[in-house]
Amino acid sequence: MNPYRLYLVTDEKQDLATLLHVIEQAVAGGITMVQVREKHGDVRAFIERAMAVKQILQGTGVPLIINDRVDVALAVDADGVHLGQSDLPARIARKLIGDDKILGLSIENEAQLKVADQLPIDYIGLSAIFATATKTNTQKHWGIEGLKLALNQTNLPVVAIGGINLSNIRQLSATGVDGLALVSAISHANDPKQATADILTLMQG
Ligand code: TZP
Ligand code: MG
Repeated sequence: MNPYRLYLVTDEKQDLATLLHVIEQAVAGGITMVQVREKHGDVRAFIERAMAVKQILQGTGVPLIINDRVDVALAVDADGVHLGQSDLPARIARKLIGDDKILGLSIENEAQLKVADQLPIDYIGLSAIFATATKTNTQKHWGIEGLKLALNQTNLPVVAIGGINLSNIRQLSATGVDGLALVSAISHANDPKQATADILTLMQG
């Protein structure tokens, strides 16, 4: 099974109870991977949140990925880590986490895309596909054409992220992209389980 298919990235603004509810419902709806993303809290709070998510995911087969921080990923024995371009370099992160963990890297421009396949990573997150209020400090918007270009340039699995919602999923899936990563379309849905199921249905064409 392709774990990247439908990838929930958590909303750091949600309190823990809301976050855990969203994840539980998203798992019931068919989500295939979860990333805990914290940009502003301290490391202790990040570890506590990640631990709580890990408990929810226990026994579901849905991998837990930690955003940015290798130390947090190791502390909670997560299934992997997702790095940005200003986090630990991929080669160092790989040494620290070992070969069995999943390692993802955000790709924000063509120069980064060119060298991605030489790095010891498992997938790339192509950021950002569309403009989004969830992350505003993005370098560029790849769009559908940029996504197609990236899919042609890399042999790594590509996960699209940024501004993905029910209105553009068919178009994205039609490119053959390996996975879709979303924050608000699931986290802010009235019914995250239904939203997840609806997204998966659209992805099937
Ligand atoms: N990286 C690039 S865009 C983004 C991240 C974490 C946010 C995606 O959020 P949304 O709500 O799915 O557009
Ligand atoms: Mg990051």
